[in-house]
Amino acid sequence: MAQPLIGISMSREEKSDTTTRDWLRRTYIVAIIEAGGIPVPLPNESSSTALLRKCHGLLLTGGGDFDPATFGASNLGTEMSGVSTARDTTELGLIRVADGLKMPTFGICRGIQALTVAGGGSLIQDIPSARPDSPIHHSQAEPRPEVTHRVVLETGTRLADILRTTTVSVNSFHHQAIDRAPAGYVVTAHSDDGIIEAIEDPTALFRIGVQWHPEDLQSHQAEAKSLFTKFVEAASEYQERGQ
Ligand SMILES: [Mn+2]
Repeated sequence: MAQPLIGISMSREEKSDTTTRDWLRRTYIVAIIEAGGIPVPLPNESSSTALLRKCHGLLLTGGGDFDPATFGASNLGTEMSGVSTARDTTELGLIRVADGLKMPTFGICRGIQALTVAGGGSLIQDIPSARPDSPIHHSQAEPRPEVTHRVVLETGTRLADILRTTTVSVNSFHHQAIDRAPAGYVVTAHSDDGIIEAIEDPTALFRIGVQWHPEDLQSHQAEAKSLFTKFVEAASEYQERGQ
């Protein structure tokens, strides 16, 4: 069986002209390779939509904040980090292409937020400001491979089926989160303070977003590994159909 090509969105570090860079943490690349896929980094350029058309799956990675203007809001005055218009524009374009092709799509952290913005939903701009009573630290200080809070899954969902559980322990590196879920998706998981932690399109081959970082857990957590395995399997199925 041929190995599916998995397009992976990249972080943008804006510097002066000759030192601006697009980059990826290697854990995303390793997770795709170990699941049987071939990683294809997609730079933050308009040409990446053409490159994605040659791929069989889209992985939307974590990173900086979405500009609130992308979901029709003004900046509420909370501190934003890593905002990149180039990345916002590129990823929203990639999602439009993947949606049109019904290409398997997996959104991680900022990626679930990208799916939300693309689908007309909205974001909480800063959890500590919006939910000051929350006892959960969604921006954990612990190392990336450590889990710090639990997530409760909705039964009967694709996510619960993939993870084979009703609760899962996750890591957490976000200060934004979904406020209003995007059209066509159902919410499939919450943390104990009510923050949305996962969404999916129940009609799609694979169109799932999670607010945590399974790429940093998959080497030692079966649930995280199965997310990548099922995503790459779906991409392989898409590839076999000759799309
Ligand atoms: Mn969290």
